[in-house]
Amino acid sequence: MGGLSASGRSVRLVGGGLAALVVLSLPVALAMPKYRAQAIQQFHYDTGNPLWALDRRVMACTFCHVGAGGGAPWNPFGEAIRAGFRADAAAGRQGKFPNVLYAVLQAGGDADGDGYPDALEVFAHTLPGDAGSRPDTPLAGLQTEFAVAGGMEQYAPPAAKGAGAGR
Ligand SMILES: [Ca+2]
Repeated sequence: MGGLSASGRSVRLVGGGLAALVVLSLPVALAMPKYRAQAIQQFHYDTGNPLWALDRRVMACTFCHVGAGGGAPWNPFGEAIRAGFRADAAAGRQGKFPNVLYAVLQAGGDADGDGYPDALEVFAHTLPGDAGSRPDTPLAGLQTEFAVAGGMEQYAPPAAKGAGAGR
């Protein structure tokens, strides 16, 4: 009998532990890393997807990081952003992520060297820091689609958009 009640208690403890885990992990699941949430909105990856903030596949960690779980090290596109932050700081600016991100795209680089500039990979929803991930569309056609969609301006930082126009 003693054994039964002991195992019953341990089952309850495990159950309580699981419930606590679920409660504790909820805010983690809901809170997407800040930079990723900003990039998703700046790139309009949230368009037509009201649940984007709950779905990590909307923008994989490997967009900027080497590992699927994020953290160091960064891939070439992530390193370009890090270099952008350093250049921003060296110029005495505030290092706001959306501005740095936009500056990296405007620079026209091809971080992973696959022949498609970073901005076009953002547009095509491929990974700008992974040469194994490339747009299907030939470069010239993609450049035309990009221009028709609004070109680089469509990725301007939210606060800068329309600044000076009608304010
Ligand atoms: Ca590329």
